Amino acid sequence: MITLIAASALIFTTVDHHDQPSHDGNHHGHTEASSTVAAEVRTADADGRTAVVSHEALTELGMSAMTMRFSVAETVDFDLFRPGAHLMITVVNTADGFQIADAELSHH
Ligand SMILES: [Cu+2]
Repeated sequence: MITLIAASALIFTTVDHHDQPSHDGNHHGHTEASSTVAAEVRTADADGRTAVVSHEALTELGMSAMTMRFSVAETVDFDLFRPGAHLMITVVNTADGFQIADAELSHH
């Protein structure tokens, strides 16, 4: 498990995430906007890999600050999503809706 997390962290620091497989190959190659902001976890559903978070404004995605449900990418450590946790999340707008593509605990 620790090896897996370290490996995925390495991937995120060395390459862009634009090569993630999608359900719909037709949209491949389109450049996605993303926003990285502070967020606080409200509730999390590990089985469904979704979480309700309160996030700051996602400027690049044109969304103001709010509390909403996101899907969480398979590459993200879902253990981070505990109610009350303060995270930095990277959100992308996919064909399936807004998704958290990266997350880490914020230290402050
Ligand atoms: Cu939102």
